[in-house]
Amino acid sequence: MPKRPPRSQPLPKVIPQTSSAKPKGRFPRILLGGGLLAVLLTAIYFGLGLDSDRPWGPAPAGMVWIPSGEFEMGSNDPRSDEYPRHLVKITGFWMDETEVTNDQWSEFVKATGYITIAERVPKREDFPGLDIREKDLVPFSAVFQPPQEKIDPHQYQEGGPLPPWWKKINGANWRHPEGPNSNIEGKGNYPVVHISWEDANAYAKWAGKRLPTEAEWEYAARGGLKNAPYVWGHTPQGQDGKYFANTFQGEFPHLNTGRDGFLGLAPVKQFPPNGFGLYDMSGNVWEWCSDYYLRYGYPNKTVVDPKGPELPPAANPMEERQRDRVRRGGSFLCADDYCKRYLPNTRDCNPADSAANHTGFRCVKDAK
Ligand SMILES: [Ca+2]
Ligand SMILES: [Ca+2]
Repeated sequence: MPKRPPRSQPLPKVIPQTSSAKPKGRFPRILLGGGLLAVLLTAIYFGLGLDSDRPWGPAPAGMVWIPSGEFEMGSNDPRSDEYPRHLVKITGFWMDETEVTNDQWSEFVKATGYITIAERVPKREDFPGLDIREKDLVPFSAVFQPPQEKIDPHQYQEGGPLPPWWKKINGANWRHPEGPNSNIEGKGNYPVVHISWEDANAYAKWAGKRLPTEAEWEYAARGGLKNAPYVWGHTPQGQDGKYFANTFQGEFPHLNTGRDGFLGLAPVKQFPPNGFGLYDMSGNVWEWCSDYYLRYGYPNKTVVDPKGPELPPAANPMEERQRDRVRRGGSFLCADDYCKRYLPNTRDCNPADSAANHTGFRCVKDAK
């Protein structure tokens, strides 16, 4: 797949428990079968309001159970790529409570020797149509660098040149997030960045997990709230001086006031979790999903555990980004005056081999 420059900044712009059921075999059946003990345990189980489809036993380390349910995915704005709002049913799953951290990524690298795409020497064929000099074939990634002076970000349109606040920095990668002179010392609990979709999948496979589907991600982000505008509810970010996520305050891209407490990345868990116990589903770093991106891809009907579009065999001119992968949740660079994409329904995408210093991921795991 061609290593295209990342389009790193987005441009302007519960199945109520299918209760037929027994608890799906995850509750020890031997106990259900008999007597007082079963009655007692069942009473405790349901009486405490525990999720009735949560697998029995301890949760995998660092993961929380996202119970089965249904929700309305997307929005009713026909101009947006979230259209139309439609009913989706999701089977319960485990999800990492935080974005994958530098410490977690380091364990993976130590165990496997994995080298991210941003650390590899690119090939000439990674840049189709460009006359790349041999000396320029060096590992790089995209780093946000604010301009010195005020500029109107809306002048940069989708499909145009990379906006000037994104720089191709040789030697930028997860160990050196801002470039070769930076490092992650003391930042083990920060989200790992400069991770491509392909890198994220390699980690997930090693960890016995997978990337979430876009539908799973949005369902989890909503935390059980019905059509709330934010993952935390209805209060706008910054109202009465309250902040609920690491986003961008000020004037994008040149003036970052850091009113939420963080000018750049934040360690994970600096803001309260959502209703499912998930941290940073809004802001901090974008999170990869497994789906291919389709701008006009949401079906207007009830769907169960949708996995996103199959890649069509022929290119559709309406879907110029169809080979891109979805990412969700926005980042520390999402600004209300430019790209308010830290909402549970907002979407973005990038090529699977691209990386930047505002993109990471988290994983999910099936119950069985
Ligand atoms: Ca911030
Ligand atoms: Ca995030």
